[in-house]
Amino acid sequence: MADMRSSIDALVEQMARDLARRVSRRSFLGSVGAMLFSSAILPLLPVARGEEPAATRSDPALDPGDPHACEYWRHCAIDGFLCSCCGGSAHSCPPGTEQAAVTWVGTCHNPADGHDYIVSYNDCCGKDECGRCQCTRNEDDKPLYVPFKANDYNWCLGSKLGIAYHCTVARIVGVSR
Ligand code: ABN
Repeated sequence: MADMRSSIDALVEQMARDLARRVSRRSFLGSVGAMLFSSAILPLLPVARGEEPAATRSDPALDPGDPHACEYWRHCAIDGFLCSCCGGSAHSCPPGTEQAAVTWVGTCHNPADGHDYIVSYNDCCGKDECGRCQCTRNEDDKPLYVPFKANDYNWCLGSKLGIAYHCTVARIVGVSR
């Protein structure tokens, strides 16, 4: 064991010496600085957080149906009140509510382009139940005793505005391949 440790030590020392021979201190510090800078800046890049993919946003023909209707294609696995009937939209919470961070995810078929999309059903929290457009389609939902596949939960637990459940949005988060 001690032999192995000393040969690893020797190898690392040799690599460090090779590196020191080839790379100046200034350029080494520059690379470390660039790495630190890019790891700090990467999370700030403008990615589409909580937004719809560009294709469905820009072309309504790719997003057919009525978001107020339970039959709308994105609602295939929903269980809750549709936020589109409660002052929000299919993908945004009504004013005064906050989207739960934990969600139930389904896969729904979009008849317009033939793709299956991953849809995130985020509960909107912080106000009493909306009570309009209740929709329980529950595709692929399993009973509560299979907790990882059950959608009949109040995902507002842990939300900053409180645990009151108001309604649910159906956000497209990706294409299923
Ligand atoms: N996820 C919708 C919901 C909220 C409260 C209780 C059951 C289901």
